[in-house]
Amino acid sequence: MVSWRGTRLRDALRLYVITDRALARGRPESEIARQAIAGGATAIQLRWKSGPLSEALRVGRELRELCSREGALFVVNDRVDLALALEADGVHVGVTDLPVAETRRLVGDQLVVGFSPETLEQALEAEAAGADYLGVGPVYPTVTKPDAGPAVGLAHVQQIVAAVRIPVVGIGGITAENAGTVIRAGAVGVAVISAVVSADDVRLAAAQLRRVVDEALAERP
Ligand code: 3NM
Repeated sequence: MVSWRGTRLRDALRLYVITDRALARGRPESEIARQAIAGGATAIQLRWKSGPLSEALRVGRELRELCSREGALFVVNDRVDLALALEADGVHVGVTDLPVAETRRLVGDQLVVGFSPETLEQALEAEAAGADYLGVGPVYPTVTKPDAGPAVGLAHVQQIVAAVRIPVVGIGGITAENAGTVIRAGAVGVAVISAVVSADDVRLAAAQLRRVVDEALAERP
């Protein structure tokens, strides 16, 4: 398996699209992901919050195959076991999941490990424990994840970016209208659910976001 860890990872985090069956308006995950990648998504995350794991495996295998074919990073949310079973490129954990150190021990060197810190201290701890990237949010208010808490804002993104060496992606309420500000705050990319997964035209929505991200990254000195 090709390792995504290192310099390739930053580029792979530019437009990170997270699946959510409830927001996909009846369209299968594989179709959403296919359209998103066609529009410019660089990473796809399987987010499976309820329903049988047998179904998660079935969907995950489709996403695994698609991402391999298209050269996109494939990440599994929360579950290290599912990430390993699917031979994902990465696993993303949060503060209520297996901690980063244990996750790293289980997945070894090859898989990317992402973490969602709620505080600066957690961000520093996760970096020290072997996280490859951080997802920081919610940058803007979002109804997609009710337990995500109030928006942390751009200053929080800036503070974490300044404190760690690993790449940071912003998440939460991000659209083509505000994605540029997240990149200007220091994020290497944006992670989105509703802006792409719920869009009438998934491919177009991804393309618009990707253009904004690329333009903002190109402005960097
Ligand atoms: N995590 P949307 S916010 C899955 O702050 C998730 O860690 C968040 O969905 C965090 O792009 C969030 O529709 C929801 O706002 C993102």
